[in-house]
Amino acid sequence: MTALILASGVGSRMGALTAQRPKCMTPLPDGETIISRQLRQLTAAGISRIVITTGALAGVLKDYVVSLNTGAEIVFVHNPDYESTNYIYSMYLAAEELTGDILLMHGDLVFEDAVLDIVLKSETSAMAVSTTLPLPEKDFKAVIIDGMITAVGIQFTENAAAAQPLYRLTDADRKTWFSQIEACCRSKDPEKLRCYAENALNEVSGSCCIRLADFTGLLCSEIDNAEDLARVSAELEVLKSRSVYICFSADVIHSGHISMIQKAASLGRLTVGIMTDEAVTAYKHFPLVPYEERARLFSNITGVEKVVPQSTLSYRDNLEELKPDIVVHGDDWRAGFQKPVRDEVISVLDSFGGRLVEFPYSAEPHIFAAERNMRAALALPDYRRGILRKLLDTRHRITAIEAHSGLTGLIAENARVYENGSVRQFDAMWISSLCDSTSRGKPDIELVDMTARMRTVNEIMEVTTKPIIFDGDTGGLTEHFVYTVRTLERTGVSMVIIEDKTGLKKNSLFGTEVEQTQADTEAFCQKITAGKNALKTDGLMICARIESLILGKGMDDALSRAKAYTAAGADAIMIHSRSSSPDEVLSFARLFRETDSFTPLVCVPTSYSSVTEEELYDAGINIVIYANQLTRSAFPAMQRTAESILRSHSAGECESMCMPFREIIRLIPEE
Ligand code: SPV
Ligand code: MG
Repeated sequence: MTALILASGVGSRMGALTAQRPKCMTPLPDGETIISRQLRQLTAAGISRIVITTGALAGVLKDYVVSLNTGAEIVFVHNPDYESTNYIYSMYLAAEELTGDILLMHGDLVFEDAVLDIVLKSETSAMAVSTTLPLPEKDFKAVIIDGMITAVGIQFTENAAAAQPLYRLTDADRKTWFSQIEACCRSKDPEKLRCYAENALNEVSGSCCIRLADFTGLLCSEIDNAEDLARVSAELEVLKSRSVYICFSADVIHSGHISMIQKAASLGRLTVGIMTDEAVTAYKHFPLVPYEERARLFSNITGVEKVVPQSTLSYRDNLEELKPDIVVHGDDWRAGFQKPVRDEVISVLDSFGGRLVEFPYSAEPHIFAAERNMRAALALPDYRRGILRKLLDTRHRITAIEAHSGLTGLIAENARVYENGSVRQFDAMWISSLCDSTSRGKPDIELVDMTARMRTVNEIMEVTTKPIIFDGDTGGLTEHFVYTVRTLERTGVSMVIIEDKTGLKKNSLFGTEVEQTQADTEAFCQKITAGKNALKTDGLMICARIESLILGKGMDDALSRAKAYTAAGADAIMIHSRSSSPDEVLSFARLFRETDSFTPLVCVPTSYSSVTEEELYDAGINIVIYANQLTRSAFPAMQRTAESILRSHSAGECESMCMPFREIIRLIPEE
């Protein structure tokens, strides 16, 4: 891309400052001048060809620019009539040096790197505009209608915003504007040579597509007089101590993060918030790389001054503590599940005068690929198997929902709701024997054999990444259970739950309405120990499920079994109940916790569904399994639909109950 810097003006309002040198050579802090700063920024942004129009003191400017050795190809275009013309004529003279997309700026413009970045990143033509600065009296205003700039000039006030002469122009828009400039200049009408080039633009703006590049919160200012110079110089000094905050979950670190860090660091002293494992897990998935490692990596990136943990998706706590001048983020969170987080950031920043700076989000293919690979890694058995244990170590409060097919697996994987500045999702999936059997039209009596059950597990595993808790029924004969455990371990299942029943197992929710036999404690302990001994890794957890409350054997029996099973090696205890009240499960949990604060406790609140997770967690439960709600809600919906078709001899009536077919065909995208 070629840059065009307009530096032919006399700069008479600068007084003595422009007596010996053109305005663009006015000194700024740190030994720079306006133009040396611009040239440094342009070359750093990868612009290697720069056209500079000259006028007053052209020789001084030329010698100076050459002495800077910028490394870019510099072309000077002299405007001999600089005293009687405006820069419209300089642009006319420079036209033949320009091809393709260009960057256009005035030679007296001082801006931060971030502003240049925002303008350059625009996919259409763009002009630097601040949507929040008050309208300047004498400087440019841009009229903005539906995000498009329709006119630029000093006279506009309606739908106008403060604008600065820094443009990115696509090839087409450059040609349109410059043709009009040529028409004005060829007319030889002296008035047309003395007007702003923007007057020509306004005549053809309907044929251009110029959007605003919003530099809100950033420095971008022309220097017209000594006061401007003093103000901008002071702002440049302030920039050096400006504090900037950016936050990443950054499970995989890629070039997109590095480029965001560079942009953020160019705005000031950068603190990077790294989301803790718990925070990442809550809204995404268990991170592949633990917090400490991610924090170490980020603290070694150039430009990062400090790394701090951010323990929630919400920025509030860190912002209130750090009070940064600027928060940086990609503009991709303006919509979607992060929008409320963004809204909160803006309101917290407002409370202490901080500003949000958003850079265009560029999801480049290699970044997508890195993230896809990462998701694939999450699904690999060796990794997935251990996630539940890690989750229990970090959070102690886990929810799981039933899945019995690829489709329900996807619901369990992707269902999310936004709540209090954070995102809620299920942590794990429960492969219920009831739902797996029901979906095959079979009773829940261990009739669906292990081969078929494993097919369900594999189907779900293929399309998900979350940890799987497998309902192992009774575990079968101990001699068989040791093989089941190995199969589950190899497949990447995180936990198998076996219930202490023997003989023909029936679903627990029948309770004592049907004949069911509880296993002998010792025999069940042997099964647990045999299973543990069969394991090759420590990833798969074996959970012992106690049916004492289901079978009317009482609390003492449940508690003594819990003790025996943990002594036999059980990694967790599930207490089941079919009472409509949660009381017996809550009491069990409290009594169990009197002597065991470590072993995870699991429960399935189906019959006592009004209980909240918080009540269960507070009593000492760690894993809450919603064991059958997807199946129970889907079945009546399907039944209603079938009956509606039968009744109306047509599918028209049930259409409103169905997802549009246009959506179902896109529900599962191809990779
Ligand atoms: C299942 O979901 O298959 C269970 C839980 O084992 S329950 O149906 O309540 O027995
Ligand atoms: Mg079951």
